[in-house]
This record gives sequence, structure tokens and C-alpha cells, in this order.
Amino acid sequence: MTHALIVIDVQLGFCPGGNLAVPDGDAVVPGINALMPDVPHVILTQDWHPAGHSSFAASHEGRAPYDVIDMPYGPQVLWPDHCIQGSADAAFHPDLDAARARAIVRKGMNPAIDSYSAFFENDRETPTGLDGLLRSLGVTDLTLVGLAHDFCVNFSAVDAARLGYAVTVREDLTRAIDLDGSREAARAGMRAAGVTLA
Ligand code: VGL
Ligand code: ZN
Repeated sequence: MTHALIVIDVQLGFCPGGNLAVPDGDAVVPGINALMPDVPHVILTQDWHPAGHSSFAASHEGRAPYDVIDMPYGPQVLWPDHCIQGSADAAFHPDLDAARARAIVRKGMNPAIDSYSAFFENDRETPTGLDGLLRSLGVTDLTLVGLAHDFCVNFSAVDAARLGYAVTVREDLTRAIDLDGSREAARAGMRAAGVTLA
């Protein structure tokens, strides 16, 4: 068994003061840093959108943030502009021990498709490359932490379980956006996929 810690989107944009702030999002940073020395491989993900990304409400006339629209790959929540490539909003939280990471996986770069999961874009089939990286490192067990619990952590955990990893989400080291009960829905979906919620 070889273990990796996947740190999802601990970026300023998802912390208080950011463009898509998750309540209390920055509270996860010290606990995540404390976990890093215990695992052989630390991977960070970074939401990394081009300006004008199709997941931004501002890219759709007459739409407001948190509206849901139909995209060719399914329903898509529209977000405020966030985590634009190279902006301060897209930077990792300055206290996150990013120097420990073996790799940084960027996602949401295709202007036409959002990407919540660390493994696949929201079409659920275009890979980010993370599965190949983990397999070549012999990784079998994953611990997932970070932001946001009900979107990127949730989609990453379900995909990881589907890919055959043993997956634990440390819920104390995540925080949720919680749109219309999305936190409880995410918990049920993760449990059904065989993810351990700890
Ligand atoms: C996320 C919404 C849009 C996340 C990213 O990291 O959970 N949520 N982009
Ligand atoms: Zn995003």
C-alpha cells in the first residue's frame, strides 16, 4: 500500500476574501500542513481558469452566479469569476506548505468545460493526467482534503473510488459551499461510491 495526500484547491479564491469564498475555508490550512510529513506523496490541485471561462456567470448574458444551465456535458452551476490563471485569487493560500508537493495538477483550463474533479473534466471522460501519475508512483490509497467539500473534493473522491483507489476524505480538513443542501447530497454520494468519510 502506498499513500498520497491530495490537497484540493486550497487557493485564495476559495478562502474568506476570495472571489468564490468558502465559509471558514482558510481554517483547513494548518491541519493539512500537519498531515503532509506523514505521507510519501503530496499532490496539490489548482483551479486555473482562463478569463471568460464558460463556468462564469458573466460569460452568459442574462445569467447570475449560482444559476444552473445545461451544458453539452450536463447541468453546470454558474460561478462568479474566480481563480483566473496567474491572478492572486488563483494563488495557493500563502500559509499552505506548497513546497512539499511532488506535483501540482491544474484543472478548469479548457474554456468550454468546467473541471471539479482532480481526475476528469466535467464531461467525466477527459483526463487531467493525475490517475497516470498516481499509478506510475504505485499509489493505492488516497486521503483527500481541501475546498470545496461539496464540489471539487466530492467529485474527486467519487472519481478516485471509481478508478479503484481506497479513498478517505478527512472532513475536518474540508469546508463546503453548501448550495441548496449540496453538502449532505455530496456526503451521501461519496458514501454510496465507497468513500470513507473520516
Ligand atoms: C470549485 C466551484 C468552481 C471547487 C471550483 O474547488 O470546489 N467549485 N470551481
Ligand atoms: Zn472553478
